[in-house]
Amino acid sequence: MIIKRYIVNSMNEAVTRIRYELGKDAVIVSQRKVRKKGLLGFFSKKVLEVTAAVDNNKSGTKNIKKKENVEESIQAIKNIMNKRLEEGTNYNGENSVEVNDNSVKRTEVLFDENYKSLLDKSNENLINEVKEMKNILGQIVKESNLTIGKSKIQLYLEKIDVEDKIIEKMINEMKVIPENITDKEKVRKVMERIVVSKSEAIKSENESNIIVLVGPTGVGKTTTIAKLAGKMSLLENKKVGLITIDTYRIGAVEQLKTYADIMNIPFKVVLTIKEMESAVESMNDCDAILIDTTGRSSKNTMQISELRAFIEKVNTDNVHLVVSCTTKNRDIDVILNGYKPLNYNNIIITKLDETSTYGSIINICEGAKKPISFITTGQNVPDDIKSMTSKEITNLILGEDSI
Ligand SMILES: Nc1nc2c(ncn2[C@@H]2O[C@H](COP(=O)(O)OP(=O)(O)O)[C@@H](O)[C@H]2O)c(=O)[nH]1
Ligand SMILES: [Mg+2]
Repeated sequence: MIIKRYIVNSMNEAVTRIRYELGKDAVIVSQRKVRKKGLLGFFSKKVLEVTAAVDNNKSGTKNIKKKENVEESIQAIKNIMNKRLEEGTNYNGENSVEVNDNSVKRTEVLFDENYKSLLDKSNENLINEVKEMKNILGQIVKESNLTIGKSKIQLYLEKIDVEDKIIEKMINEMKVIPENITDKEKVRKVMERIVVSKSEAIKSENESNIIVLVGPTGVGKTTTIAKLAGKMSLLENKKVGLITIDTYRIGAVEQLKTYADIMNIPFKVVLTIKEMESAVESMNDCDAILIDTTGRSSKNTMQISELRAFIEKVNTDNVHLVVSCTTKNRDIDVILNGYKPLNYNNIIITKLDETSTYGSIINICEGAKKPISFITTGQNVPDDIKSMTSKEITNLILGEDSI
């Protein structure tokens, strides 16, 4: 490998000289702007320092005298390298380093390994930087594509985790609201249509006083039953009875029994349909009978139909599906459909204290098409339970109120 440095006024001049002296296979390995040395050089404009290299075997030039002494060539390129490092410069950068034209000897050398690794490193850095820029640009394009053409309302609904297909439906519904009101007011109207509160819904005159809570494990059914029992018996002075359906004999009844003992209210565990009949019978002087259910999966149709038989036996139209506000969107429909055979006619949404976005309330209500009877906001029995109007729930969803 032959490597040569040229001090020239333009790249054109450099290319001409390189072609002439090193042949057509020569390549330019670096270029930078430099000033000539001395007072004259200080005021002079910058010139170009171009370094070119060519494989010995490919070099077609006859103008270059080939050095016999390989050791000397290696030393020469090392000297150049050291000088550059001392100057604190980079082979690819543009630097104002003073050089004396005369001091630049035409050096023919072997391409030293040090030089090659330096070039490799700087190429690698460059490639990494380009890759990084490509990623950043890709991200920017992707994000702008995602938001282009979306209204503020649409972006807000996405942010609070309302399902895409429900957002589309809501926006279409907003478009046909005839009144001349802001988009925010329109979205509020649509939300109030979706989120119906049981306290405002038309109640059937003779709604059963037997209240059953169903729903996935861990959503807060037992805690909610205890809260309701507490409110009714302690605050409303009602006579309340508690029943747990525990067909699995797993003993998961202690929790409710403890509450029943504290509140001093009757409590029964039923294992069979027959026992259910007599338990309800024994509480016929109660103003309200609250029935807790345990350990059923909405995906297990056997378990659901078993539960259905108990509910049919007590013949109530006061069944509440309990769903946590923290449920993932894709699970909401599975739960709502899985419990459909139980003919739930109310929804209780729990754990509002565990999330900061309430889009799931819209998803649950739109999917269930049933009114919300209660929302729960914490683990405290009996305090953390509320019945809210649809306006109050909408305010919560829109971030204009907090729990
Ligand atoms: N943060 C919070 N936790 C709750 C709420 N309701 C119930 N829990 C908790 O959720 C867990 C499961 O409740 P539990 O009533 O046993 O659920 P079940 O399996 O549906 O009967 C318990 O640790 C409760 O204290 C609520 O509104 N907010
Ligand atoms: Mg329970």
